[in-house]
Amino acid sequence: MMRILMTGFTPFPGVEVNPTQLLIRYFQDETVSLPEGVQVIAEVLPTAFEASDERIRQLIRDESPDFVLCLGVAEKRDSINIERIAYNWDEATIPDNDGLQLSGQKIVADGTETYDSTLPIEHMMAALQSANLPAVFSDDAGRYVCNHVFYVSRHEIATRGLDIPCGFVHVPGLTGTNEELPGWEIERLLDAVRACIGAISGE
Ligand code: PCA
Repeated sequence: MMRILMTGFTPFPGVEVNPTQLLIRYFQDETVSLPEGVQVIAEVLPTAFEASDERIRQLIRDESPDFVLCLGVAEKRDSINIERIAYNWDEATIPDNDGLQLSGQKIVADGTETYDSTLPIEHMMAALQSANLPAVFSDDAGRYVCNHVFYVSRHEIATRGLDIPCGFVHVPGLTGTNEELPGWEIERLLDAVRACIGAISGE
């Protein structure tokens, strides 16, 4: 059995509905058909620097997954963004859900400046493209909670010498939640996540 740890996030200031939370619920309800032999451990992380940091590291330790795929919403983007780089930096113009607003600091004092995604991102891109789902690579996951979770997941895996491919994907917002922003229907987002899982599992 191949076990994929997949996470999403709760709503946060300025984003009332987080599609990644809805996506995670589909997988928790086990209503999504998965490739043969694939199990998804799905969890919604709090959109808070400290709480998400603690929880993702605990999940990696306790679940010993074969892969880690973290999802977050980036409402201004109108395509699936396969993130390539996590930066050792927290900085935001909005507070997190615990009221913490970080104005610029390292995530890990003596940590490496960046980590690359170790997921099969070329396969993921090919799978998205062949499903006609617009997707791009991104070298900027922001400096808010998504980048933080991406960085600490990679750091946890790297510093413990584990061989667990790990990466991050940003998805557009939900259609209808903000008229001024691009948005996708939930079914289309679900198709994108399934394409990524298919690529990760080597389908
Ligand atoms: N998006 C935010 C945090 C949670 C989420 O879904 C981000 O891009 O940092």
